[in-house]
Amino acid sequence: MLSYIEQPDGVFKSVCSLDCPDQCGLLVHKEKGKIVKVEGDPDHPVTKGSICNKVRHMTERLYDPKRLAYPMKRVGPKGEGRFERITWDEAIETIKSRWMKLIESAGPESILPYSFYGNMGLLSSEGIDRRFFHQLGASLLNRAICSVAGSFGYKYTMGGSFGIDPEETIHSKLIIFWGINAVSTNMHQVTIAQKARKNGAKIVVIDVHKNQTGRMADWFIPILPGTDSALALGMMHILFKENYEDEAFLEKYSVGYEELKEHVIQYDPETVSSITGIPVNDLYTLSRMYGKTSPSFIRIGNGIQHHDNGGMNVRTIACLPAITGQWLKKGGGAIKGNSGYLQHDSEALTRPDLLQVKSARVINMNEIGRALLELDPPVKSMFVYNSNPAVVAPEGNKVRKGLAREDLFTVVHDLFLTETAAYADLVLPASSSFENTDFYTSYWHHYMQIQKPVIEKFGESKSNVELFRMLAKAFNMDPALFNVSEEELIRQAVDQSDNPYIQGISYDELSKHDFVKADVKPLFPGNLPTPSGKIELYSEQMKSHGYPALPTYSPLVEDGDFPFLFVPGPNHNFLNSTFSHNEKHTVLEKQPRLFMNDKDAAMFGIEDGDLARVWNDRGECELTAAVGNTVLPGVLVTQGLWADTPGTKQLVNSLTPDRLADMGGGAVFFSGRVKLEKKR
Ligand SMILES: Nc1nc2c(c(=O)[nH]1)N[C@H]1C(S)=C(S)[C@@H](COP(=O)(O)OP(=O)(O)OC[C@H]3O[C@@H](n4cnc5c(=O)[nH]c(N)nc54)[C@H](O)[C@@H]3O)O[C@H]1N2
Ligand SMILES: Nc1nc2c(c(=O)[nH]1)N[C@H]1C(S)=C(S)[C@@H](COP(=O)(O)OP(=O)(O)OC[C@H]3O[C@@H](n4cnc5c(=O)[nH]c(N)nc54)[C@H](O)[C@@H]3O)O[C@H]1N2
Ligand code: SF4
Ligand SMILES: [Mo]
Repeated sequence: MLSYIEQPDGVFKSVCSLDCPDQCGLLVHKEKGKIVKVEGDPDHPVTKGSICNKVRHMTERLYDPKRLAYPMKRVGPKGEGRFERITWDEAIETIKSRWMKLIESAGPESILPYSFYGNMGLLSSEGIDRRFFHQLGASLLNRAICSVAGSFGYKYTMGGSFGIDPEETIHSKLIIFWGINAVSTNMHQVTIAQKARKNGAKIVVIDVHKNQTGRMADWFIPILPGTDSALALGMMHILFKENYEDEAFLEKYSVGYEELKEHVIQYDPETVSSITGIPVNDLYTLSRMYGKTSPSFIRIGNGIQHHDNGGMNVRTIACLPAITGQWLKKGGGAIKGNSGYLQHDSEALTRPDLLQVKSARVINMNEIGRALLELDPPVKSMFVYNSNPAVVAPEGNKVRKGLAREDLFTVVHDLFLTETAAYADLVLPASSSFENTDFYTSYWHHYMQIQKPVIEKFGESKSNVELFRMLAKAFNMDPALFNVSEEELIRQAVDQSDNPYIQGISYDELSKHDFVKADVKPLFPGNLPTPSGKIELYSEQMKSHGYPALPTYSPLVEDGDFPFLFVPGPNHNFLNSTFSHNEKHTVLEKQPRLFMNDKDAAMFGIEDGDLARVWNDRGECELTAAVGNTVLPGVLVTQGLWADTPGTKQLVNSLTPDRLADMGGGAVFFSGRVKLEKKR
């Protein structure tokens, strides 16, 4: 049979490569060798043929005239974006000679890879790129920008990224979207929740912003940023006091319930109300609703963990389902992330055994600005792929100052000339996921899927795998490690994995069936990977790591005399900064807005539609005011990581702190503070 790529016309199965929990099954329509339409695959068991607006407009991005088609070298000043075409040979040769010199003069740790999940394909995001940098002896990167604080927090309570099967949440009777803008960021969880609602379920949303998710709720509960652990502890206070606990479950499956019960006495409704901004009556109503309704399901989002206290927020909320014994009910429990079930053999792919410098320094990607400006010995070269740090990383002004360093040799591999690429010495064109072979595992549902190339590579673009193969060859690295086909790499990662949940999954199975489900065994009894094998309400492990053993509220860091908490999250039509360069998507999104409470607006003489200025000692932004009641007084929210547009000041990350969260070195995008005024 002809491969997809050999057939000029047809409709082909595919999978969305973006960093989004839904990981939709796609159908790609092809005419005369070009993709003409992308739609949802109705056969996908979870996403069932519906996809978001972003990806429905993917063809515009694929064939955008601005897409990079060949390698280029910089001819203007850093940041200006003036480049000249070169050949791949020249590009690889330049990298080789610059790096050989650096390795000789400053050592390999002067080179830093910087990447994230612009493409979620596991070969594209954490494959032979790691083998290459390990062999080179480069500095290591702690990829902590997204969900790591919360994952650490959840792990302390539940042992790993294991929640319930989202397909089962159709049976839930109470669904709490907690710090997740699911309408934009996990749309199929919303579809399932809507179906559950038809069967009588109530939907509650707890958020600092009444956005589209809050608007579809039966009950929206506004909360002050960074206070969610106090709310969860306050709920526990009421649940225990009013005897809603499932004692039999707690006795059998948890550790430390008596200690917790004692501990939460201090979180009485009045105290919790003054911390969270939630009225005492609402605390009772929510707690009793949670106590009485079964099965109840909490979808824990990323919003609550992008805070100074983010790890503990998630750790605390993760304790709630145990109190009422939800984990044993079909559709009861929680999902923070489910990546544990589909975990492949990461070591087989990335080969940490190849590390040339066993104790190589580790640089946290959230501190990249500081690292480029202050580290000693300095970072002399940065190799960026799957990421756009000039826009997405905190302390954006520091990041750009670092990228502007004349002595920093920067290479960027991307599909577009991003803001980061504008600072590069060399820009290399990346192929899109529809042009590559890769495998994909969702971090929400339980299905794995492979992508086979549907179209020829755009221009002279190369996949990440091809690029690292070329680099490895230039550096005379062992062909046995790099001259390996994508098929063989997938076999190494999946077929030989000892993860019990994916024993039935292999390259051949994935090729035969389009979506293969993890063999999910119940967590109880016996499969919970905490030290005790039980839910750790009290955690000895946390104590030994220097944290309180019991869930505890601690306030956000006071960083200077800035009265407003500033929460710059994602928007509906972009995926982080992806699509911010594509007209179709920016037109849909219109402009970045600053949501503020009408009382605050009145105090500063700001009216809806005015340009508002927000600033702190890190930077400033000018955003269009959206005045109303969607946020509490003292809170400012904006959405979207917007592209640089001349004449505007909309780099929201110029305002965000590069402090690290309480756990895992996570980012604290939502714990920064600013001042506000009307722009005159
Ligand atoms: N359309 C779209 N989808 C996306 C993305 C995108 O950019 N656009 N990004 C993808 C990625 S990488 C990720 S990580 C996920 C993120 O998606 P989500 O998990 O939804 O996380 P966020 O959107 O960062 O924040 C979720 C909500 O938390 C709220 N929030 C902020 N601080 C607090 C707080 O202290 N308490 C409470 N209760 N709420 C708070 C915000 O107002 C926001 O509505 O989405 C993925 N999907
Ligand atoms: N203020 C604020 N900042 C945030 C967040 C927030 O909520 N607020 N969210 C944070 C979160 S959760 C995350 S995950 C990060 C995300 O930050 P990033 O990972 O940087 O995500 P994107 O901005 O989408 O950039 C991904 C880049 O990868 C490129 N790309 C796509 N596919 C490929 C490929 O196959 N090969 C190569 N070489 N490149 C490819 C895309 O074109 C794009 O330029 O941002 C973080 N930054
Ligand atoms: S971005 Fe998310 S919702 Fe949109 S198609 Fe991709 S996986 Fe589905
Ligand atoms: Mo993320």
